[in-house]
Amino acid sequence: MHFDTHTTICSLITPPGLSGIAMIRLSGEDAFTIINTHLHFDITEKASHTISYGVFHDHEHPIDTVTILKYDGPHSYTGQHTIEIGCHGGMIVPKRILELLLQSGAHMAQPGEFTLRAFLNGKLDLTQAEAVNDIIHLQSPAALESASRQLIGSFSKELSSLRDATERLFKYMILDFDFSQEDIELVSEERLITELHTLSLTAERFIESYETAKTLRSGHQVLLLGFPNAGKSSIFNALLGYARSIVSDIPGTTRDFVEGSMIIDGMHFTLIDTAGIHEQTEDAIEIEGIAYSKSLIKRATIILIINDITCGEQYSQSLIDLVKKEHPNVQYALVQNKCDLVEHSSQTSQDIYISAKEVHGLHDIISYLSTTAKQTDTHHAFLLNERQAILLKEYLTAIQRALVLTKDGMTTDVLAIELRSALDTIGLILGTIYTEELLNDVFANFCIGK
Ligand SMILES: Nc1nc2c(ncn2[C@@H]2O[C@H](COP(=O)(O)OP(=O)(O)O)[C@@H](O)[C@H]2O)c(=O)[nH]1
Ligand SMILES: [Mg+2]
Repeated sequence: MHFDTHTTICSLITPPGLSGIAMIRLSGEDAFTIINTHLHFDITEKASHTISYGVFHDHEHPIDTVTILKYDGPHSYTGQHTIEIGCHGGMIVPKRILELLLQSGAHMAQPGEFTLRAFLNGKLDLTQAEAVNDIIHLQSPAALESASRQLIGSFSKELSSLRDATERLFKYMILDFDFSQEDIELVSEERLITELHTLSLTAERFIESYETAKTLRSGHQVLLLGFPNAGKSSIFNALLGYARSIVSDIPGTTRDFVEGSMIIDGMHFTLIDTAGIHEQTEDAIEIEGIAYSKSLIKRATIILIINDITCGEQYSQSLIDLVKKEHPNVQYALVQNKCDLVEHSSQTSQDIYISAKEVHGLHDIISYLSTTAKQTDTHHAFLLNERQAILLKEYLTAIQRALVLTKDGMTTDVLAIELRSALDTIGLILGTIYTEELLNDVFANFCIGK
């Protein structure tokens, strides 16, 4: 990654290929001089944030009719003088214009370099820069709200107030320590404990948000669990609407697991069809199957326990017990399948009664998934990423250490050291403290043109 912001960089900012229009961005100190070599008018005479129409030239040779969008720095995405050229798409024109811009002194922008400049020029903090990349890579419409809230700075605002509260306390401690030489106590131990406690609660709330964020990013993981032949693969296929899993009446056909995605009410779900758990005469559930299924159970956010109703409605009780033991908080439902084969099912319980074969009752599964997913409060969640979550956990640890030290009657200078390190973690999240290595990591998976 280039950290030198004195060069003028350019890149295609729309996807390459056949398209009506392509956009090329040119940003840096020399953006206006460079574009001027290819126009028959002086761009510096145009007002900022206006569009001009013209012909892009290579000396006297016309290349394309273009629109030129002008931004005077610092009022641009990068904070520098910026030109956005709208030209015709396809394989030839955008490439030719880029070549000419490079010949006139521009450098090819690296992936993420425009956003890096925006960060270095104080247009975005690091959480906002990360949100830019999130918005581009979103998989689920439900995650959009969280990502855009992060982009406009709501998360930064809350983090900043956590930092301010921590800083206030830190300053008190320094003062308190200075006064303690004169036997004056500025902050009572009780007050310290209350304040530290409040800080840790806020951090915990953010960290909890990370769990929701994971679901928002990758969708709900819906595990189909059941004994062999219960009809898991049939339901999996019926739900996805196409044959993904091999359906057969030979137990163990589904050896590994198969995943399929679907979107319901704007939420992303990954269905996981598993190998059947084998019943044995001695052990209720086969040993090998257990270890394997346990890991899938722990990973799931919603579990559908598929029961073959012809074996009795309670036949899969041991699976329910397993789920409750392995993942106590997971949302699960018991699906009574093969209802076409029984004369009268009670249908009085909370269970979902279906027939995968006759494609009957599937809608009840869909609405169960939708209702359950909506219970996850995504409207207040921030789209935290792993980097931010790890740092928040470090913050929490420092605050909790300070709490223990306060209760142990430690002097405020010692507490201040913990608060200092807590403050640094927030600085790293927001990017007020950074290293080149950190920026390389953050911007490494940006796409070209962003
Ligand atoms: N009659 C009936 N048969 C079903 C139903 N669902 C699945 N089956 C049959 O049960 C057998 C096992 O189904 P499969 O989906 O492979 O079960 P899995 O082992 O749980 O994945 C197949 O012969 C399916 O055709 C159903 O609702 N009604
Ligand atoms: Mg199967």
